[in-house]
Amino acid sequence: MNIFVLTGAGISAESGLGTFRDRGGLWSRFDPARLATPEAFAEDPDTVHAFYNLRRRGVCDAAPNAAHRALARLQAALPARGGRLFLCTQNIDDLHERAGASDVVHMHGEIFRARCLSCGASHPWRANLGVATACPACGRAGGMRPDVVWFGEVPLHLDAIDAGLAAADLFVAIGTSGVVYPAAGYVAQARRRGIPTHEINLAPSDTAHVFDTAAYGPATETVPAWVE
Ligand code: BJW
Repeated sequence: MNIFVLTGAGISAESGLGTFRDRGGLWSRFDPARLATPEAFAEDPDTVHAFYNLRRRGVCDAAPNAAHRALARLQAALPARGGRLFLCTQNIDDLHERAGASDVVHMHGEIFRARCLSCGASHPWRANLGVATACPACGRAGGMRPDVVWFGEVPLHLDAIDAGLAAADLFVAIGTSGVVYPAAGYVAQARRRGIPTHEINLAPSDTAHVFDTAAYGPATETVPAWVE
């Protein structure tokens, strides 16, 4: 069986990483228009860098949880049964990888990469970024940004994601509010293909009505229970 899993911030919540839209979430404390748009970065790069430097340190201090580990086990086990787990995450953290997942598609980019606005090169990046940071490839200073996808930008790996959805026999969304497109539209796309769809979340998402089945509760309990 080919399974397409879409994960969101909820899967990393019990690792201590804040979600965006829950009570106390990042977007209830900070205005996304001032932090997660190319316009915000052009206007006030210091503030945007400070926000992502803080988040990068938070991810460094976090550890994968039982939900990340269960998905890694599933990804390792499916090929022996002739299947595949297409693991697509909206998260910019690396907790799926640190849990042992070998193939993760980061559609909203990665906090541990930085991209040069001058030459376009993307580099693995663990240090703080700032307005004076120089690109290791072209040497230009001042144009390095977190290699993440902000509002109004086109998400990454869309062709691979389309192919993954087209090959899937089951669609599962875990810990995502179903608010941000295009990811929020994938369940409808899966339904149009006639494959079963399953939501795993703490509470019904905005797209809950579109799913065939659901399991509600903390990801560290519901995801291992679904995988086993
Ligand atoms: C738990 C749990 C536990 C909690 N266990 N569960 C009007 C209508 C339609 C679309 C648009 C519109 N206006 C603008 C748009 C487009 C826009 C969009 O969708 N906006 C909406 C807000 C309306 N989208 C874009 O701009 C995207 N680009 C785009 O559309 O390009 C055009 C294009 C597309 C395709 C082809 C060609 C062209 C880009 C979106 C970029 C999003 N970027 C961010 C920031 C990334 C960097 C960073 O991390 O800072 O991505 S915003 C933020 O939201 C982040 C997330 O990946 C994303 C989704 O959030 P997520 O993961 O769902 O988190 P939450 O907090 O919302 O939900 C958490 C869930 O977990 C909840 O359901 C909880 O219940 C659950 N939970 N604890 C289990 N323990």
